[in-house]
Amino acid sequence: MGQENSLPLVDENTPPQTLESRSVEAVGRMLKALEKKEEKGRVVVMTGAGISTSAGIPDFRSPTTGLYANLARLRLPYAEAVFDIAYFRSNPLPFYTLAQELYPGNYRPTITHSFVRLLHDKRILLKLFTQNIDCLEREAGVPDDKIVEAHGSFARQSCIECKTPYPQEGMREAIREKRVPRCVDAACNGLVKPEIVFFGEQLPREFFENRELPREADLCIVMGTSLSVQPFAGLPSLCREETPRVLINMEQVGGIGSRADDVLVLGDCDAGVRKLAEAAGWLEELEALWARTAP
Ligand code: CNA
Repeated sequence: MGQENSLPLVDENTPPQTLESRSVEAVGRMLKALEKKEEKGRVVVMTGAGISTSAGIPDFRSPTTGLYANLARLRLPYAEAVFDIAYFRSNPLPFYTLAQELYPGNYRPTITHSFVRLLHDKRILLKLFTQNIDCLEREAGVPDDKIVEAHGSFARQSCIECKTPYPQEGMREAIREKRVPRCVDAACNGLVKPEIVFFGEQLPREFFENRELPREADLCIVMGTSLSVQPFAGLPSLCREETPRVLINMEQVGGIGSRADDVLVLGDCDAGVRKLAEAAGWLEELEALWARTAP
């Protein structure tokens, strides 16, 4: 999986197998056709931190604005330590400092999150695979059973030793007070952490249970991710060769662009989904749906 990174772009003379052309307009027409199909079409969406940057949440790896470039204030031995389970055991405070900034409730979903919700409303969303931990897809109204939070999220928390769940309200308070909560079982007294997957931890069961779904997809949309973290990064390569894959991202990543039905929409995600929605004739509906997320 994920060995496609270095593949060259498809030759422009190679015709697509499924799409009428390798263009946003053709993908828009396909979306419309999937919506109209008696047996609804199946779209898988794969997302990363880039879909939340316009909400004000930095991504990890963008050179000057990314989180890793701005962690000096936490005095970490190395940037990734903030999400390293071994480091967390010895010093959980930097994570809790960051958690206060990232905790759900502080940010509004972007129009890109609302676009995923729109796919669900149109009954063509098979599954959203997200690497994000910010819960903005939930806030945009994508239902729980349509989301695979591959790297966990702030939606649940538990003791890192005995795995006993910890109440949400207690977590919200602890984060507000920048206090590190301890296990509700006093005999255990382990550190509590949101169920965000740290380096050195297993991905959630839901990821492994759903990871074959891209094979069933009619269309795959990848947005706002550098596709640099495995095993998530291998998901787009599981789509069938004839399944169109659309990449809406600042940069070309993950070998998308190497297949005959790959479409690259390079630039800002929000602008990209607006273009796509317009091509499907859904722009007004999308703007109205997003307007409903305003505080
Ligand atoms: P990443 O490695 O930081 O890559 C982000 C990608 O998005 C890059 O390719 C950027 O060029 C691109 N990008 C940034 N802004 C935009 C934009 N406005 N429009 C289009 N493209 C944009 O992040 P990944 O998600 O790929 O890496 C996986 C990590 C990041 C996961 O473990 C996440 O938990 C983690 N993360 C999540 C959040 C969040 O929940 N919002 C924030 C920061 C990091």
